[in-house]
Amino acid sequence: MTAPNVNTLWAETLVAELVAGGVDAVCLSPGSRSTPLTVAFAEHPDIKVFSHLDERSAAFFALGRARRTGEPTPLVCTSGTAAANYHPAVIEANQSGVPLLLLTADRPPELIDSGANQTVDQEKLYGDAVRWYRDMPEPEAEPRKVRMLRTTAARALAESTGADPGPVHLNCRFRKPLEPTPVPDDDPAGVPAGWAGGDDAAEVGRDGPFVTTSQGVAAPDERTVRRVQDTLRSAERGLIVAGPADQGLSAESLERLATATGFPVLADPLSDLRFGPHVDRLDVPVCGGYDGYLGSDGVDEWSDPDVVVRFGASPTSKPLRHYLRDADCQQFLVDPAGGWSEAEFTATDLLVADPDATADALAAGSLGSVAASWREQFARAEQTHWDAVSETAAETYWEGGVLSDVAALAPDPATLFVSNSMPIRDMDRFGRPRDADLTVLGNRGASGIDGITSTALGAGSATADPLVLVTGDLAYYHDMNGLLALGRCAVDATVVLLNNDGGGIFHMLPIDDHPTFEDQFRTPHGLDFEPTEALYSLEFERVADRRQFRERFGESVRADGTQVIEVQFDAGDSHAVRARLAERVAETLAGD
Ligand SMILES: Cc1ncc(C[n+]2csc(CCOP(=O)(O)OP(=O)(O)O)c2C)c(N)n1
Ligand SMILES: [Mg+2]
Repeated sequence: MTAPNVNTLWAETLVAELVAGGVDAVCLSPGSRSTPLTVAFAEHPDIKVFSHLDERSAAFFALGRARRTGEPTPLVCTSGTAAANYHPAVIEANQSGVPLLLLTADRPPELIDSGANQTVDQEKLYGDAVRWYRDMPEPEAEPRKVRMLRTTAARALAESTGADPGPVHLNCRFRKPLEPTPVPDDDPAGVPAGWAGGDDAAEVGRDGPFVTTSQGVAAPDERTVRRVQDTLRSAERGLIVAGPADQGLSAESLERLATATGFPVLADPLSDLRFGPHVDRLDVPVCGGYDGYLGSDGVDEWSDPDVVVRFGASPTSKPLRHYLRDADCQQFLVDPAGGWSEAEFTATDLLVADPDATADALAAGSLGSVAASWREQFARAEQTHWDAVSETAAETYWEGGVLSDVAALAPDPATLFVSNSMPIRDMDRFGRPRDADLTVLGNRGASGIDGITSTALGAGSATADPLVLVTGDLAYYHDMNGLLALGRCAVDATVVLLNNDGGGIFHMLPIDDHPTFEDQFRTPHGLDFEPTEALYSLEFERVADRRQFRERFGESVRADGTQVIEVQFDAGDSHAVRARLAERVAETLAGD
C-alpha cells in the first residue's frame, strides 16, 4: 500500500480491514475532519456509498440497513455536534440490539477543551449505549500500532454483531493534513521510506481479515432441555409467544417447536413470524388478533395458560403483556443476549441461548399433546376477530383499516416499515397473519417518532423487496430531511401517510379532556405535506376512501419511484371504531 501521508495510510488500512470483514457499504456525511476516512471509503472499489447531508438521518438509515441485514453499515461524520446527531439512532440500536459502527472524526487530544473550532468532548459520547468504545490513537506508520488498527477493525465488527448485537463507537483522531496530500517521508505526518515495500502483516494485511472471528451459538445444556421438556410435556394449556426481533427465531424452528408442543403461536408483527408459509402449514393457530380479544370480557373466563415459551423482546401488545402478567404460570424467556427485556417481570426462567438452538433442542423430544379445546379457543377467537375486522372495514374506513389493507395487499415478498404511535399498534391488531414473505420492521427499542423515514429507507436500500412505509403525520414531519435519501441513495418506496393532524395516540390517554390537550398533546399543525412532492421529487397523492386507497396502493407497490399516499382521518373517529370493533368481538366471544 502506498500512501501519501500517515492519515491516508491509517484510513485506508481501517477501510481495507472492514471490507475484509464483510463491510460493503458506508453512510458518509460531509465535513473536514473526517476527510481521511471519507476519501478512503469513497475511493474503495468494493464500497457502496450512501451520502447523507444530515447525520441524524444518516444514523437512522444505517440502523434500517442493519435491521434488514443483521450487519452494520459504518457511519462517518466530522467532529462536533455532527457526532451528537447520531445519538437518537444509537439509543434505538442499543435498546433493540441492532449493529451500528460509528466512526466519528475528532481533533488531536491537546485541542480538547481549548476553544478550538468545532471541538467538543467526544469521549464516550454515547455513554453506556454502545457495546464497545475506543478512543483511537493518532495515526502513525508504526507496525505495532497498525496491527492494533487492523485488530480493532475486526473487533469492532465482532462486538457489534453476535449474540448481543449493538452499536460500537470508534473516535478517530486526525491532525492535519487531512487530505491525501504527499508529505515527505521524514516528516512526522509522512510514511517512512520502505513502509510500502515491506511484507510485514502490519503493512500489507492478510489474505482475508486480519483476525477471523467465529462466534459460537449458545445452546441450552441437556439438563435444562430435559427440565423444560418435562414442563412442556405436562402442560395442557401452553403458548408460544414471539415478540419483536429482527434476526430472531426462524420460521423453521418455530414450526418444529409448535408441531412438537401443539401450542398456539402468538406472533408479534415485528417477530418476523406473523407472516410466512408456516402460517398455513401449521396445525396450531398462528394468532395475530390477540391484541383485540385478550383482556376482553369473553376471554376473562378462559383458564390461564400453564406454561409460556417466549422469544424476542416484550410484545408490542399491551393486552398480551397484561395477559401474561396476570397468568400464574411458568414462563420461559429465551434471550440470546441475556438482556432481561422483561418490563412486566413475568418470566420465571431465563434461558440465555440461541432461539433456534433452543427451539430445536426442545422439539427433539416427545412433548405430549396439549388439550385440543385450548387450541380451538384461540382459533375461534381469531376467527371472530378477523370476521369483525373485515365487516368493519366494509362499513367504514379508519386508521386500522389502512393497516389491515396494507398487510393484506402487500406484495409477496415485501419489506414493511411501520412507524410508532398508532400505526404499529394498528398493524399489531389488524394485520392478519398470511402466507407471504413480509418482513415487518419498526423502531420499538426506544419507540421514538424520530428517524422513521430514514430507518425505513435504510431498510429498503438493503433489499430488492418493494418497500412500504406506514407513518403518522408527526413522524413524517419529524424526519422530512430523511426523504432526501430517496434520490441521493436511490431508494423507491410506497409511503402511506396517515394524516390525522397531530398525535392521534393522545386521545387514548386521560389527558384527553384537559384544557391543554389540543395545544400541547394532540398538537394539530395544519401542515400541507403536498409540497414534499416538488422538494423531494416524489409523487404525492391524497386519497379519499378505501377503494381509492386500495387501488393506489396496489399500483404504487408495482411502480418505480416513490409515491406518498396520504389518507386523512379524524383520530377521535378512528378510536371510536377501534372501540366498537373490540366490543363486537367481546360480545361474540362472551356469547359463545
Ligand atoms: C422523538 C419523540 N418525541 C416524542 C414522542 C412522544 N410521542 C409518542 S406518539 C406521538 C405522536 C405521534 O404522532 P403521529 O406520528 O402523527 O402518529 P399518531 O399518534 O397520530 O398515530 C408523540 C409526540 C416520541 N415517541 N418520540
Ligand atoms: Mg398523527
